[in-house]
This record gives sequence, C-alpha cells and structure tokens, in this order.
Amino acid sequence: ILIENGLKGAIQNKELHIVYHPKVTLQSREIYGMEALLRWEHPTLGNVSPAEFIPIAEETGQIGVIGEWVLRNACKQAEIWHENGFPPLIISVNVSVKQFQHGDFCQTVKGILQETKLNPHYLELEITESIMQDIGQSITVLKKLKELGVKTSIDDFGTGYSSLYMLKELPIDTIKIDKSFIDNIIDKKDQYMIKTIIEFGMNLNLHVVAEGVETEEQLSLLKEFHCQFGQGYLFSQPLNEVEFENLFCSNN
Ligand code: G
Ligand code: G
Ligand code: NA
Ligand code: MN
Repeated sequence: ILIENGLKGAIQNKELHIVYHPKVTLQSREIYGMEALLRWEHPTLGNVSPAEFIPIAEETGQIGVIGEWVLRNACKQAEIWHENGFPPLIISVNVSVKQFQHGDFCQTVKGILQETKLNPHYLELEITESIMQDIGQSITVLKKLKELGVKTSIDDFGTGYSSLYMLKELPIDTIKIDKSFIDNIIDKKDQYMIKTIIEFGMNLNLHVVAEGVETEEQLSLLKEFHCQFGQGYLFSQPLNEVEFENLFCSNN
C-alpha cells in the first residue's frame, strides 16, 4: 500500500530517475549501447528497487504511466547524446509484459519516437520470456515493432517460460543470457547451456549478450565460447548521464 500510494506521486515529485548500464563488445570492450534502469528515491522509504515496485505497478495498472515515463526520458536522453555528436549508441529500455500486451503499446512507442525525434533503429526494447504465454499476440506486436524499425531483445533468457522452439518463431534481434548462468559459468552444465544458447542465437542471426559479467575469468570463457556482447560490473556499474559521458569518452 505504501509503495502503491508512493508511486502515485513519484513522477510529479521527480522521485524517479534513470541510470544507464553500458553494454560492450567482449573483444574490444567498446561501448555500443546502454540499458536504461529505473531508480526510485522515495523521501522516507529511501531507494526502492524496481524489482520491488515494478510488480506492484503491474498489479495496480500504474505500470502504463511509469513505463511511458521511462521510455520517453530514455529516448530523450539518447537523442541528446546523438545531437551532441556521440556515435549512434543503442538505448535499451525494459518493458514489462503488462505494458507489452496492452493494446496501445505500439502506438505509444511510435508517438514517443516522433516526439523525441530518436531514430527508431537506435531503440531496443527488452522484454522477458513471459510474453511467450501469449505467443500469437506477441508475434503480432513484435512484427509491428519491427515495422517501426525498433529492435527487440529477450531478457533473462534461459530462466523463463520459453523454449528454443518458440524462440525460432519470434521476430526478435537479440537474446540476453541470464546472469545466473554467467554466475555459475565454472560449472560444466552452465557452460553447456551458455554454449548452446550462443550457438542457437548465432544460427538464428541474433545478437547474444551475456549479462552479469563480473570477472576476467567469466569474460575469457565467454570469448572462448564466441559470445560477442556483454554487460556487467566488470565493465561498469550503472551510471548517471554525466558518468556515462565521461566513461564513454575515456573508453571509446
Ligand atoms: O537495476 P536493478 O537490478 O535494480 O533492476 C531490478 C529489476 O528491475 C530488473 O529485472 C530490471 O529489468 C527491472 N527494471 C529496471 N528498470 C526497469 C524499467 O524501467 N521497467 C521495467 N519494466 N523493469 C525495469
Ligand atoms: O532483469 P534485468 O536483466 O533487466 O536486470 C538488470 C539488473 O541486473 C540491473 O539492476 C543491473 O544493475 C543488474 N546487473 C547487471 N550486471 C550486473 C553484474 O555484473 N552484477 C550484478 N550483481 N548485477 C548486475
Ligand atoms: Na533488462
Ligand atoms: Mn536480465
């Protein structure tokens, strides 16, 4: 209840902000994009994790307004970076399944792209495997997003509802191997999973991103498995706008 009531004023009271988590090519550690991550600083509750408040926002229906806020502000910031002469980095925005399944979703995305003037090719939407529960409708939405020129990615891949079979039917661009596999990469079974996902992704012409890369050892195994892209604390923590600019300029 506290969170539900708190969320009502969160946008107006400017309690929400976005941090940006870099994504890199594993070979050269060059930054090619970043994931927008929502942060909520409540005056009395302090920092509330999206892992906590997003599920509540989904239940109460507040996710529509919050999701739109994140998308608009992430696209705005990406366009500012483009206008300031940064190379075309891909901005990824998390989309909850409730948001994705809402009938207006594609229209909303289209409207925000027009409003912010961001080239659709520089936007990627990260959705989880739970969209597979309604695979028919999801394919329709993914196709519409593709027509808009927006990229899509399956987040936390390997932990959820989907099978490799369903994956082959989806018009997506990227899969993100869930952090739990990278955490356990020393384990042979996890290695087989990771290698299988990478090979499957490559054969389907998908980009494969490893998330939660924290150690040089994990990085070196992922390179050995021919994984191309990664994200994790080894490369950077999530950063605010200024920190991101500084890192990008010293890095690339
Ligand atoms: O960044 P952090 O580890 O606190 O994120 C926790 C969870 O919240 C992750 O699953 C992440 O995908 C999700 N999350 C972060 N920002 C957003 C957002 O803007 N929208 C949605 N739907 N989920 C988000
Ligand atoms: O569900 P999703 O993949 O969107 O969750 C992203 C969350 O995972 C973010 O909160 C991000 O900060 C976190 N994350 C990303 N990379 C790492 C990492 O290397 N280590 C840890 N502990 N968390 C990570
Ligand atoms: Na994500
Ligand atoms: Mn993930």
